[in-house]
Amino acid sequence: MMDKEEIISSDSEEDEEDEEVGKESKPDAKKKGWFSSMFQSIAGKANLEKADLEPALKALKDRLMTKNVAEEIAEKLCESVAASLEGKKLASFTRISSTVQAAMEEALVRILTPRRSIDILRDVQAAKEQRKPYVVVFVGVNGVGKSTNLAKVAYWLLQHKVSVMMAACDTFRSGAVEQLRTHARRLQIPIFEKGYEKDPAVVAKEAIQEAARNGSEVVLVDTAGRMQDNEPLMRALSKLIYLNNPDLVLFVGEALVGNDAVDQLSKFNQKLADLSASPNPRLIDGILLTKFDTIDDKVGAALSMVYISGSPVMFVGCGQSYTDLKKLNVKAIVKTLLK
Ligand SMILES: Nc1nc2c(ncn2[C@@H]2O[C@H](COP(=O)(O)OP(=O)(O)OP(=O)(O)O)[C@@H](O)[C@H]2O)c(=O)[nH]1
Ligand SMILES: [Mg+2]
Repeated sequence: MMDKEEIISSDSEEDEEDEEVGKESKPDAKKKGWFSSMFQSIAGKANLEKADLEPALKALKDRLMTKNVAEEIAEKLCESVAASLEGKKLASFTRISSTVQAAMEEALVRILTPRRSIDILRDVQAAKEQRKPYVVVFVGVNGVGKSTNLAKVAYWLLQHKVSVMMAACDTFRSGAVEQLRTHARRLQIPIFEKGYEKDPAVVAKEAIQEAARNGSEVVLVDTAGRMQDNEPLMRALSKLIYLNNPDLVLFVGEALVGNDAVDQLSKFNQKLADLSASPNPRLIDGILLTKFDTIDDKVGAALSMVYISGSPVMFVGCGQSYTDLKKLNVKAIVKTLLK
């Protein structure tokens, strides 16, 4: 099992030194040929033009794609970096590739740093003061790790002295209720279940009412896996969210996903918007990225998912035991993406 710290451990600072040419560095005679060749592409030009930036951007796009960033996202990012640099003056003694890399790094940090921070423990406390259970709904395609990571979140909440109840609202896949029951038993927390073939929206409603009665501070709602194109199942999810107005809609996605990350997340959001009975539909609030232990340095799904949804990665699942849940380290991800 690989730890996130292992994934990000690198000697990339040495690479950066290779690329940077500091203002103080004095090119001696020996370095001259190498030194002047670096500036060939912009010789005589006052400002950076798109053509000057293209080779460096192409190399960067390829690098992002080898890290499993969806092609569409890598492309868009390069376009925005190009737009931010076009017409600017290149700082003296600086390579175009370093300038492009620095602009990309800035863009990546900006994208991955949440604009609105969601502090679950604070929000749980606020809900408690209003005498309401805090409700999280776990959604996503089949087999990505919704139920397993729901149990990890339950464990994390228990560690923070928050009382939790599970709601077995995957009333679709056989074995789903028993799977959740096993986690509930191991973690010694209550579970609300009504078997199969019930309307999951109604089961969730009853679970929340039960939590209000028995004083559970948080309800974690498991839902059936569904493909983003499956209209009846997306409609049922939209109903569950409309009827229960959860505090947090958590999209669970695999870190293994490449180009499909864009399709999954954009269609989940699109369908939740289109199929909702509400004029003001709820969309995905946050992302839980799973199977991070299996991807080595291919951390691109984190970027693709945040870029396409604008939602923060709230947790990262990195193994199969309850303790394998972490927070995303933005700096480390950016470093790995650019390595
Ligand atoms: N290596 C690894 N495996 C994981 C992780 N999270 C979940 N899994 C495994 O992924 C498989 C599917 O997990 P589930 O939690 O059943 O997935 P699900 O999304 O609830 O599946 P459905 O309910 O069928 O849609 C199981 O074998 C889990 O042990 C993780 O972070 N790392
Ligand atoms: Mg499940």
